[in-house]
Amino acid sequence: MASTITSFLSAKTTKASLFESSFKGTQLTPSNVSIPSVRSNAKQNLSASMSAPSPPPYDLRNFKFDPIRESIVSREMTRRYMTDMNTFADTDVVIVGAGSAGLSCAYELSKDPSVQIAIIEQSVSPGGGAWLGGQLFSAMVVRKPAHLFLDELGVAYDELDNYVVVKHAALFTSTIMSKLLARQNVKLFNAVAVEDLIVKNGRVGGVVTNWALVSMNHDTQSCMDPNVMEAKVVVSSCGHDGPFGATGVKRLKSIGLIDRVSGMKALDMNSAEDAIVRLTREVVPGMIVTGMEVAEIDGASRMGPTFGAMMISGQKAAHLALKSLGLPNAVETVQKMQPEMILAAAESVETADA
Ligand code: 48N
Repeated sequence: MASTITSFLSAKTTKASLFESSFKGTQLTPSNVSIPSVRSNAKQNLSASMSAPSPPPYDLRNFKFDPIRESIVSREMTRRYMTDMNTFADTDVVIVGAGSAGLSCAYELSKDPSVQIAIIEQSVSPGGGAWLGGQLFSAMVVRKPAHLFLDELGVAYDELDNYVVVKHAALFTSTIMSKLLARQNVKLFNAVAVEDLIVKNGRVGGVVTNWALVSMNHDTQSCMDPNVMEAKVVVSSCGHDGPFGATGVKRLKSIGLIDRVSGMKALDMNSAEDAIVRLTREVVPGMIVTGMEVAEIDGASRMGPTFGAMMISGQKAAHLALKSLGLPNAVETVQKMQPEMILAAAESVETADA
């Protein structure tokens, strides 16, 4: 068996064939493309998968669950959710939208255990556009130096000269989500939509929420009133497309807190990604905009299927939120941080990673 597979690989995937586009497109010269040799990886993977997996710690031939009452399951879910709703009714930061920018913001912000974060995501499945690369392909391209964020997360990639390629976008999204959701100071409210903002004396002070399915069906029956969540800072990462695309900045415009939402411009990867990071900011007092929503508000170009700007914009939004909370951050010059703040920053990173 193994010899047949090896001969298949050696016949079908010599290095030369990896550089020939089937449409006779531009040849990738072997010198500037370091593609790991499929043969050796395949051999490793084959040999690893062909050794018998270690047996599970129970007998699969006679498996029996411990008994439970149905009401206990209901009480466990209800008690936890209601406790979370109570806890986060008034919180430090609400992040609206759990796409790559929102998740990167939540990951960076939650390193400080003193900051309580609620992520509100209208979809049942958080992740936004980061489950796939472009045109529903799997691979995710991230331009350097944003690959250093992937290093911090422990996400593997193929490395080229100026960029890296994560073999499946879901590897990034599932990894960052698993890490930030494991932190005590983060709560994800998915299948929940932000329908409006709380605004007091010109400052955004929280969000107005409802079950996403209710938000999508207000015109099917009247008076399905929303709930509220107060926050010291709101980070809007609502993206640019989908049923709720850019809802944060559109609401700011409709209530007159900003005078226009220009809409993103045509695609230009090189200008778009730098602009998104540069323009990530507190757009109105109490509300920071990050990710593709920045392109919507400022009319920056779109970048298409490269994701580094989402990650770095999200990280920058996190430090803008820390600045707004008066906590140590990486967007204020270090000189402004008092010695005790720098000490606190160092200690909080240690605690978050302990
Ligand atoms: O992934 P998105 O849409 O947004 P970003 O900014 O995190 O990442 C954008 C990125 O995926 C691209 O679009 C790439 C780089 N392409 C660019 C291009 O040129 O085409 O995530 C936004 C999330 C989604 O999951 C939405 O469901 C959610 O936000 N959302 C909301 N959730 C709750 N309440 C709302 N009002 C709301 N609005 C959006």
